[in-house]
Amino acid sequence: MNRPIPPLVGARFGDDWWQRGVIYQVYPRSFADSDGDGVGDLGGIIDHLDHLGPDGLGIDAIWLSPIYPSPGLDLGYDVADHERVDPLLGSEEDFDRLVAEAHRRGIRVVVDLVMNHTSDAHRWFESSRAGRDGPHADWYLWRDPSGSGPDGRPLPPNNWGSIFGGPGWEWEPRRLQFYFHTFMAEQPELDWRTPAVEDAQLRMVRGWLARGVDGFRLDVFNVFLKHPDLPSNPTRAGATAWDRQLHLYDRDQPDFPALIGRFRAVLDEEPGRMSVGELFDGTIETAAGLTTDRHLVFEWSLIEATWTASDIRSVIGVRESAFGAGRWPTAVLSNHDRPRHASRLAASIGAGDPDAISRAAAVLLLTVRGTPFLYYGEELGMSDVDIPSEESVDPPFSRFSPEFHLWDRSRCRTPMPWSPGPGAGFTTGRPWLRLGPDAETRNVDAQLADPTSVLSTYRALIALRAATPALQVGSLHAHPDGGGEVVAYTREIPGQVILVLLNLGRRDATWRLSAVAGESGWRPLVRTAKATAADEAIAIGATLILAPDEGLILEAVRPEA
Ligand code: TEU
Repeated sequence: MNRPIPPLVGARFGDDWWQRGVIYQVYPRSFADSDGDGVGDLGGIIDHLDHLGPDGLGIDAIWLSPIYPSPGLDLGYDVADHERVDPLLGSEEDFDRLVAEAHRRGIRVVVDLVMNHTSDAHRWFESSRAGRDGPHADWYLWRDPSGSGPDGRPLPPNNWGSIFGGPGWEWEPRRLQFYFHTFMAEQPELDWRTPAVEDAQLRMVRGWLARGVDGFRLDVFNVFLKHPDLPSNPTRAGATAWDRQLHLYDRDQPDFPALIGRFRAVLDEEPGRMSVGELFDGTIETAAGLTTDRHLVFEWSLIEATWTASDIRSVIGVRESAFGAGRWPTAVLSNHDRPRHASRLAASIGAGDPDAISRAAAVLLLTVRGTPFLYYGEELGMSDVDIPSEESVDPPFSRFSPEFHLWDRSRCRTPMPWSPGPGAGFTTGRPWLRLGPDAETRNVDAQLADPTSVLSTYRALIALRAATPALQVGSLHAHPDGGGEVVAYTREIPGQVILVLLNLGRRDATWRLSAVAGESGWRPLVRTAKATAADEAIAIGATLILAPDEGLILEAVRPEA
């Protein structure tokens, strides 16, 4: 399958796009359905690239949640073949067409790699579980029982658990051994210490690069390596079985950065390829420690913050000190695992207009230091949707146990509303998961027509960011006058100072514009409570009134030389 790599035409940024650009997560099943079967697909993504491209939202890359054949128990995160496209989502040709059509618009393509585990329906696992002599016998984490219980049943090799609840070990009668799974029993964990596993994974990575892919999101990457002896974890107090262990041996092993180095070396054979690792269940310091040049790491401080000035200010400070000047953070407010932030942030304070909060949160996401990752639909201020339990499409949730702390992730994965009318322009058929009750009014067409909409605000902010180097790569400094309900920081490069103000209080706030570096005034660039910002500069010493959940971005005006 040696296809020519489709050329990227008119991309906004060069090889450092992973730092300057904005990345947009598409959940393929819910973005757009092109064939009327009710499930989003690759054709649907192609049909809507103009919503994302330079004449639309203006993002720089799309990240596709898994597109591989999968029994669907974890909706694609249980991969049955990492080298193919799920026929439910389209054909191999559709994928190549998607890369070509994205590249034609200057949009890069990032795919999600689930390399920690496979589906139990993967041919590697089917061969591995069949016996101890086959070619894949040592590709998974197989271990003998530690003994047998009073009833004669085999006992697991150690005390490791599954984050989805229950023990992490599953008995395989054909091998008379246990295999390990951090997630569902149907997601057996690969043994990355078997050299053939790493070889196969890197071969697969090369295959996607050869098809023109520009980068990868690595699912739960810090779990790939376990301690070679698989010792039991020490225990501690905690609310869930998972939290009652110190995860010393089932993740974050000291030789893991070297593995990522070998993966990066494959990507670095050509310039301009990015990767982002999903930190699984760890601290921001761990995330910063695993961040290297061009290899980003998701951490969860922003996604876990409440919508208060004190929390947001403190999270910005924690991010700055954890990453320092030399490492580049990511910025994420929503993804396919977490409550959507339009719902979550308003709930965190029990007040506020969710759309005003969405607009102000967009200011934060797109001006804080780090690469912003948007989750489809957040540009419309989409909220979580109540899903009756019989309609849930999140098997880990449905297998709820007292030890399972997740929520129904179907709530944040509902179809994208494109236009009014039945199916909301998402499908001509019956949507695989119900649409939000507000789809008739909260949709792309309706918001395009409204200059004050959440979508218009995202478009203005992304355009501003693309034209403002200080917002892309500038250093971040807390503004000395910030405090109380106003979060205030500057982004700076030599010759350009941008000031960001966010009123996170429930009342109007006043802000007196002081001078930061000898400027004569401040020019408002984007103001979320008004359709447009006034163009004239505001003099030093003037006082501004910020409405609740208003965000305002200003640029320092140099005195005439
Ligand atoms: O998520 C790992 C992970 O951190 C989640 O299981 C998390 O604990 C939970 O969703 C609460 O936020 C990745 C994928 O993003 C997720 O969709 C998969 O279910 C999981 O890996 C297994 O592949």
